[in-house]
Amino acid sequence: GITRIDHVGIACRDLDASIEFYQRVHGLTVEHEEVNEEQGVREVMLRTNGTDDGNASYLQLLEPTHSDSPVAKFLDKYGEGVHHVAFGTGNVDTAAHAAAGNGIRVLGSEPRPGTAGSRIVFLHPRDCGGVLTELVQAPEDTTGDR
Ligand code: V0V
Ligand code: CO
Repeated sequence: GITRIDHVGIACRDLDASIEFYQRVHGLTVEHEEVNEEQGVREVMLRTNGTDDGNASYLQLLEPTHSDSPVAKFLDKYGEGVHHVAFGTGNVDTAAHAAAGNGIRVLGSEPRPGTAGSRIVFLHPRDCGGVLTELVQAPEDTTGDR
C-alpha cells in the first residue's frame, strides 16, 4: 500500500530560477540533483520533512532535457506548475499490480529507474481523476510490503 507522499513533481522552464525561488521563499535547499535521460528531465529534490530512512517527502523540480519529452509537452500545453504526485510504497511492483487490477493504465511494462536509485511507475492521469500519479519505492524504504 501507500505509506507517504514521496514527492510532488513541478514542471519548470528554468530549473535554477525555481531552485532560487524555493530557497528564498521557503528556505528549502537541494538535497539531490540528477539527469534522467530516459525520462527526459534534469531534476532536483528538495526535502520538506523526514529522515534518511527512505520515508521523507520532497518537492521534485523538473526541467525538460529535450523538446519532445513529457515535461516539455506539459509546459507547452499548461505552462509551469504541478506535473505529478508521487506516492511512496514499500513495494512498487505490488502497488502497480493493485492499480492495474483496478483497471488503471500502468505506463510501461515494469518499474523504471527513478531519482536517487528509486524504482518508479506512472499511472495514466485520465484514469486517476486528472492527476498523473507516480508510485515510488525508495532504495532504503523500511516500510516493507504493506
Ligand atoms: C498529460 N495529461 C496530463 C498530464 N500530462 N494530465 C495531468 N497531468 C499531467 N502531467 C493529460 C492530457 O491533458 C491529455 O488529456 C491526456 O493526459 C493525454 O496526454 P497527451 O497530451 O496526449 O500527452 P501524452 O499522451 O503524449 O503523454 C501523457 C503521459 C506522459 C502522461 C502518458 O506524459 C507520460 O508517459 N508520463 C510519464 C513519464 C513522465 O512524466 N516523466 C517525467 C517525470 P485529454 O486531452 O485526453 O483529456 S520523471 C520523474 O518524476 C522521475 C524521474 C522521478 O520521480 O524519479
Ligand atoms: Co517524480
